[in-house]
Amino acid sequence: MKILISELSNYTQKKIVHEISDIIYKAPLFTPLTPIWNNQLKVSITNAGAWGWLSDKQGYKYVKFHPFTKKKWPPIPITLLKTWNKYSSSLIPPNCSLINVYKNEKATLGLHQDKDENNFSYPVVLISIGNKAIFNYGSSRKNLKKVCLPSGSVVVLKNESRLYYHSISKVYKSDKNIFFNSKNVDLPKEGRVSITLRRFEEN
Ligand SMILES: O=C(O)CCC(=O)C(=O)O
Repeated sequence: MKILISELSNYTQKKIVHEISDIIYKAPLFTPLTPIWNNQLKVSITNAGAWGWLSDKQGYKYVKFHPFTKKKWPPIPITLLKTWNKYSSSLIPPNCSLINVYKNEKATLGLHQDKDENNFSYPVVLISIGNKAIFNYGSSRKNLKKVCLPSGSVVVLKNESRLYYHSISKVYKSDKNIFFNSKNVDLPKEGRVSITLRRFEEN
């Protein structure tokens, strides 16, 4: 099972935290709902880019506007674009940057595939910042590996791993996270943030 895992420098992580704080200021975090059942997900989210991913009672979707402010999502910032360029081997840029905020160790993300994008020839780049987390991944629900992702991890899902199932089953408790401070009100010192860079194509 092939996934590519690399690590960002502290300097780059701090730049990304600065950029996502700005995105959250312009496009506030919200809690998505599960399709049909209308239950709250355990993460809060927002987006940058021409398209934003969200989930609500009607299903999973890409939308051009924030569901509450009704404004366009802010552009994808430069450090995230550079990270995509460095690790994805794709010359075409992402057009969606989903930000997932895991407030504390109780926040998890269920097993899923990223398959709302319509074109799977583009990779998915996942960036982790904050507390360590357990990432489970594999080609089928019954054949999962797990890896601990420290702050700065970059996971690339492409080619045979592009449609791998994946989940976050645990976020570790620690208040030693050096990346989120009191200026980043929405970035929890006891939590974790992940940024998912993807390319969506309209049908
Ligand atoms: O938080 C993570 O690292 C995983 C995020 C994820 O799977 C997703 O956004 O689809």
